[in-house]
Formats: sequence, C-alpha cells, structure tokens
Amino acid sequence: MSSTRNKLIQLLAERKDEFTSGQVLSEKLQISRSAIWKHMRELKKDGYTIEGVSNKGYRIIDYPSKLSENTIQWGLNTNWLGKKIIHKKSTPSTQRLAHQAALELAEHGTVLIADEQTEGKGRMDRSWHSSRNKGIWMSLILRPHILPYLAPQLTLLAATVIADVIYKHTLIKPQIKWPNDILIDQKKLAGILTEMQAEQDKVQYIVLGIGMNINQTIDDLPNDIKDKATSLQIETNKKWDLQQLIQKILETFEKKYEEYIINGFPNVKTEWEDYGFRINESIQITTMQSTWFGTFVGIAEDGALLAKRKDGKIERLYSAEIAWFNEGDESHAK
Ligand code: BT5
Repeated sequence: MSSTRNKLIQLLAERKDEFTSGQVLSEKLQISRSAIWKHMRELKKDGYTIEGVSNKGYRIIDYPSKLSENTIQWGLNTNWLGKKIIHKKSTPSTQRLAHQAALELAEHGTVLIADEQTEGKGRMDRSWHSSRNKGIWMSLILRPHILPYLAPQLTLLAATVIADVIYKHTLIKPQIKWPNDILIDQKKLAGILTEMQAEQDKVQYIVLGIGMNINQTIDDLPNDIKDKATSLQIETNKKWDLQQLIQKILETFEKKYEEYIINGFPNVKTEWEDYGFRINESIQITTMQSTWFGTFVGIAEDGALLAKRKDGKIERLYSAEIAWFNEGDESHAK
C-alpha cells in the first residue's frame, strides 16, 4: 500500500465535493504533478471515480464499491487499528478467521472483514445474517493489557463507537440495548460479539466482532428478523458507502480504545448511558436462574447492568437478556 496514495485520498476526501488543485496536492505531498497524475490513474483502476478539470484540479466523485484490503486502508487515518487487514469475499464467520489468526499470533489491531458470511454468529450460538455486500461484517483482534473480567467493557465501548458513527453521519440518534445491540426505533441495526482467550489474570487476545446492517432494503431482510431488524438504508432512504463507514468505525474505535486504556471505563460509561435504551424504564430480565421485571437503572463502573427490583434492591448483572414491552405489544425479546 502506498502511503502517498493514502494521503492523497485523505486530502481529496477531506474536501468532499470541492476541487483540489494539482499544485496544492503536489506541494502537500511533495511529489511532482506527473506523479500525482500517475496516482490518480491507479486510484481509478481501483474503482475510484475521480474528476479532473483543468484550472480547477481533482475531486472524488465516487468510491470503489468493492471492498479490498487496499480500499479500506487508503484514507484510513489510524495508527495501529487496521494496519493489517484480511479481506475475504465469503467466509463462514470472520470470528472464526480471527481466532485462527490470533492463535497464529496476528498482531494487535488486525482486522478481518468479509463481503459475506455464510455462518455468521451471534451470542450463545445464535446466527447472524450477513448477506453479500449489504453490511459490515468484521472482527478486530485486540491484545489489551487489562484483567480478563473487564473484557465486557470493550463490548460497551464498541457499542458507543457504532452509535457515534451512526449519529454523526445520519443525525439519527441510535440507542444501545444492554449489552450489545444498537437499535434505531427499537429495531436492531447492529450487534457486537466479544470473545476472549485468557489465562488466569492475563488476556491473550480478544476478538471483537461487529455486524452492522447498511444497504439492505426491507425485502433483503430474512423473514425471521424482518420485523425486528433495520438497516441504514431503510432508516435514511439512501445507500451508504461501506468503505467510508468502516474507516470511520476503525478511526473512532482506535481513539476511544486508547482513551479507555489510559483513563479506564468512566467516560465510556457516561457515553454509553447517553445512548442507553430504557434507562429508568421497566424491563424484563432473564438470567440462567429466573425471569423478573425491574427498572433499568444504568450500568455500573465495571459495565454490569444495574436493575432495581420492586422491593428497591439493586441487582448487578453480568450476563442476562433483557426484553421490554410496549403497550398492547408482545415482548421484544431476542
Ligand atoms: C449479536 O448477537 O448481536 C452479535 C452479532 C455479531 C455479528 C458479527 S458479524 C462479524 C462477526 N462474525 C460473526 O460471525 N459474528 C460477528 P446476539 O445478541 O446474540 O443477536 C443475535 C440475534 O440477532 C439473532 O438471534 C437474530 O434474532 C438477530 N439477528 C440476526 N442477524 C441479524 C441482522 N443481520 N440484523 C439484525 N438482527 C439480526
């Protein structure tokens, strides 16, 4: 991957619809005008549509529709996340690939991504629909120096990353349903699956999977999730550029992750609660032992769910399913 080309895309992408002159590009990149022209020709080969107008300069009209390691990396403004990307057209599950790669010592920040997953998975062996080119199906390999019991905090952190990116780009404020669902209007747009390999008090690696519906229409959604899932296209009536959203997710993730490693969970908690779904409202809680109704109070300093029982007792839950009821509705469970 050429870092000059990377910078070139970044410069053009920053100015969106405006032209940037060849002169400015050549000064900023410290290369000749003819070298710029050659890079433009390579970008076009990779699927970028670039308009070049004499006396005005260049601008990107369209981004490549196909994902590849290069198209994700070009213009990606991160220091370590996504420096290594493994892209597959089709794979059973990027989680599976990521575990293999991590066991083969793939470095912290490696990203595995697929156009399609044939056996995408959710939590507890549930399945995750991942149709070709319609969404973001990716797994991040992380090797944080944190105690294993804190790993679920990374799920909550990832949820705020996705929520921020959606909010910033669509101006629709999503909600996060504890612990891992990103909802718009009570419908699931994205889910996170965090899996860990650890020994006693050391995390060997974490595979953090992100599944996000982007360009599905209602008709694209399988029947079993049609009434409880959504996509960015359904919510905004327009198609979204996968590559740009992936880059935004990786950039936002890296920033928040670094902040978390330095300062711990408090900021994540505040941000999470700002998006928190049904905080201070009634929820149904199902654990391995029982099902009961309570009020969702928020999340604890370590990321646990805090729910108040009818007698006022606050329970701290690390593993549970929550569901809720709208008036006259059946429960919205998984
Ligand atoms: C999740 O599980 O929400 C975690 C999803 C993680 C998917 C990513 S994609 C990249 C990586 N590779 C993988 O193989 N997995 C990760 P959970 O909370 O258990 O939710 C699963 C439930 O969500 C299913 O039982 C369905 O009801 C619903 N569901 C399945 N596919 C969906 C989709 N595309 N959109 C919305 N809901 C879906």
